[in-house]
Amino acid sequence: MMGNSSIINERTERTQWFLQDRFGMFIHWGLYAIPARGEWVQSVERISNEDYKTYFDEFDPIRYDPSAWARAAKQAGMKYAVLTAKHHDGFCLFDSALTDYKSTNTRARRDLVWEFLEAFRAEGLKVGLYYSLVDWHHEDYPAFRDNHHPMRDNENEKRNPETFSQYLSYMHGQVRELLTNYGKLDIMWFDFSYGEMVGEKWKATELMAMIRSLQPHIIVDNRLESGGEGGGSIYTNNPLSYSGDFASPEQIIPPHGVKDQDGNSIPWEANITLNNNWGYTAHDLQYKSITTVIRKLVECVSKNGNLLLNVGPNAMGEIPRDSLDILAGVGNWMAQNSASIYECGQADLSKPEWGRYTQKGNRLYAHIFEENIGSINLNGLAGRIKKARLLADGSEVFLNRPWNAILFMEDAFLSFAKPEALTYPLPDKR
Ligand code: FHN
Repeated sequence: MMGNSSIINERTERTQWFLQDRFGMFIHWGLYAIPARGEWVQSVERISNEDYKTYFDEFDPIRYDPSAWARAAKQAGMKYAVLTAKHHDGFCLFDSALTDYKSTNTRARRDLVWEFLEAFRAEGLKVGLYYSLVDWHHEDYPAFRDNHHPMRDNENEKRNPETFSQYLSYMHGQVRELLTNYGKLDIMWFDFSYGEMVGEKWKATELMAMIRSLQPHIIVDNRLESGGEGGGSIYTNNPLSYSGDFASPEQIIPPHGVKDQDGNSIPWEANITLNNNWGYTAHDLQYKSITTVIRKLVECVSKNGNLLLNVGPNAMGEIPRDSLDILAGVGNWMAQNSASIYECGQADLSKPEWGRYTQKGNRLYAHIFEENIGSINLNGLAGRIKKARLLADGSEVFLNRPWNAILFMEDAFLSFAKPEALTYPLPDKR
C-alpha cells in the first residue's frame, strides 16, 4: 500500500540530526520538587489545588543555574535536552500571558524556560520543550474517570466537560506562545494521550498545522496519539499530520527497535529515568549504575534508536549529586567511545552473544559486555574484517586464535561497554 510518502519524506529530513545525535537529557522540574515525592504527587495523594498552592507560594529555586545543567549534559556526551515547560499539575515554567500559574509569578520571578533555552544553546546543544496535554489545574480540564489515573478530591466534578474546548484554546495558545516567543526550538515533546483522548480530541490537526507554520523544522513526538506504551499512526506507512516524527517508548527499550507495519525502521527515542522517578524524590536512591546507562545507550543505538535520559532537579534548582555522578561516568566513557554512538545505528550483523554491535558506514563497533574478552569468538566473521582496534586508545587488538577472524568491514573498533573493562588486560600477544 502506498504510504503517505510526503509525510514520511518530510519526517526523514527533519529527523536527520536527531538520528545522528542519539543521546539527550530529559528534565522533569516544577513545584513537585518541593514535596519531593515525584511529579504525580498531587494526583496520587489527592492534593487539592488549594493545598498544592502552598508549593507555588513557596517556590524559589535560588540555586537554579541552567548553565551548570548544560555543562553536565554536554560533558556526559548529550547533544540535546528537553525541559518540562508545563507538567500535568499545570504549573508553567514560562511567562505565559494565558495564566497566572507560572514561574514569573512565584518568588523566583524568573522565566525558567527562557533561561534553560539560552544556557543549553550557549553550550551548543539542541533544545526541546515538554508540554503536558493533561492539566489538573485548568478549570476547564475534565477529570480522569478511570482508576488508572487517581485524581484529587472530586473538586473536578464541579467542572463542566462541555467547556473542554476552552481548555483546548488555552493549550493551543500556550503552544503558540512557546513556538513564538522563545526562539528556535528543535523538539516539541507532548505528553500524553489516553483512552478516548487521542488525536482530534486535542484538535491535533489544527495544532500541528500551527506548529508546522511557526517552526517547520521542529520534530514532534507521537504522544498526540499515544502514551508511554506506544501506538498511533506513526507505526503505519500512512501517517497523519499529527502522527509525530518519532516514537517514544517509555522506561523500556523495544526488543527489535521500532518499525512500521512494513518492517521499516522509524525514528524512536527511549525515555528512561536514572532512578525510579521522573520528578525529584528525596527517598528514591535506586539509581541505575554507570554501566547500566552505557549499555542502555548502546542498546538503543544498536536498534537505530535514541536515549533520552532523565534528571529531576530539586526545589533549589540543582541536579542531584547522584545523577551528576552517573552523568560524569557516562561522559568519561563517551569521551573515548562516542564514535560508536554518534551517527551510528543498527549493524548489518545480528547481535553477538557477548554484547552488541553498532555501525556507521562500513565501520563496525563491537561493544563487549562480557568480562572475559578471550572467550569471545568472532569466527563467524572470518574473512570479513581487516583489522580491529580498541576504541579507547586506538591500540591494536591482538586477536588470539578465536579472534583470528579477518572481518569484512574496513576496520572494526572494539568498545568496552563497561568502563572498568577499559583497563581489562587483553590476551597476551602470541
Ligand atoms: O505521566 C507522565 C510522567 O509523569 C512522565 O512525564 C512520563 C515521561 O515519559 N510521561 C507520562 C507517563 O507516560
